[in-house]
Amino acid sequence: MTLEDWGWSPFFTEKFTPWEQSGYLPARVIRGEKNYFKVWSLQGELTVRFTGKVRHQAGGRADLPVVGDWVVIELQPNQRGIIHALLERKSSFSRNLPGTRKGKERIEQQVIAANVDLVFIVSGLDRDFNLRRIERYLTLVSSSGANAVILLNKTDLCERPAECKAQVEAIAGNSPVHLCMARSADQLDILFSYMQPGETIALLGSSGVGKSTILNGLLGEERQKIGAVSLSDGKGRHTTTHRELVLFPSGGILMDNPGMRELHLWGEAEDLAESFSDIESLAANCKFRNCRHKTEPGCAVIKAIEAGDLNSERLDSYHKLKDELSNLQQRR
Ligand SMILES: Nc1nc2c(ncn2[C@@H]2O[C@H](COP(=O)(O)OP(=O)(O)OP(=O)(O)O)[C@@H](O)[C@H]2O)c(=O)[nH]1
Ligand SMILES: [Mg+2]
Ligand SMILES: [Zn+2]
Repeated sequence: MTLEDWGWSPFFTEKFTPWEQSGYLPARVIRGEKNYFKVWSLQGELTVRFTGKVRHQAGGRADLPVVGDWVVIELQPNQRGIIHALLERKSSFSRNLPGTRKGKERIEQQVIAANVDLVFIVSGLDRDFNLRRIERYLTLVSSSGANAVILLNKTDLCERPAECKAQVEAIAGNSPVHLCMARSADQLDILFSYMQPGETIALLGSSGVGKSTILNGLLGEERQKIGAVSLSDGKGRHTTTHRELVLFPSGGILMDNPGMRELHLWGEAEDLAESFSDIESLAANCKFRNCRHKTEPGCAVIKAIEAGDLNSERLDSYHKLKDELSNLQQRR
């Protein structure tokens, strides 16, 4: 195995220059536990912690290592080590973790994962199927700068998978959409065409949609634990509790993720230009440049809805996500 197999590139070689003479090693965070990390380095897998200095120098939580990060390690005996620094990220995706502190509402950026090249947005064709949620995921991915591929899993539980696929394609912009049945490793082969040596693909989606089943199906072994969905509400039981990188012998790295309970966006209103390119291009023909596509006269978006060319639920979803991002922008 080489560093390149794990995603190392000239970008990181350059970021590592200050440590070249230090005797420290570059390593990639492959799993995060509560108090330590598992990393991969040329010395194999190591269990590492970060120094107080790293915590101290971090401007906020967003500067602390997450799965996918490249870090600088001082090797210690017994496959242990200490993280001395975090190498600048090539990309990362974040969500907003809203909460309250001392009675005041506040926002916080949570970096979910770093250095991801592509995201498989997984959705189940059972009760999980929800176009609005897919739009939210697409917006999250577009904020991160990564590309997305949408996987509609559990075709066996859907009477008209082709129809669902067409509905998703209508909102997916340039992102490809594929149907699959991970439980019997059916139609997963196409996914290998997205896997490239040294490239990292993250599996994202609600709990129970089959992310871990897809990973196992591609790997051909029961690497990740799978959990049944609840019979009463069809939701998953948060079987995967840790983000983790898995290196494929055939090349490429997959990141399994826990299903996210809440997905608040972290980004800018401009990020919608990609995930809602249909609405944004219609908007170019609105009478007023600052048209909000609500009640303004001469609104090309409303006109498209009246003509049946645009779905009003999609416009509602656009407004909702735009408001969320604008509020966030104001607070930042
Ligand atoms: N019917 C059907 N069930 C599937 C399919 N793929 C996965 N499942 C089932 O869906 C359930 C959840 O699968 P997981 O792979 O654990 O889902 P996950 O997305 O990893 O869930 P979390 O780890 O909780 O986020 C399991 O019972 C799987 O057997 C499929 O194609 N068809
Ligand atoms: Mg899982
Ligand atoms: Zn308008």
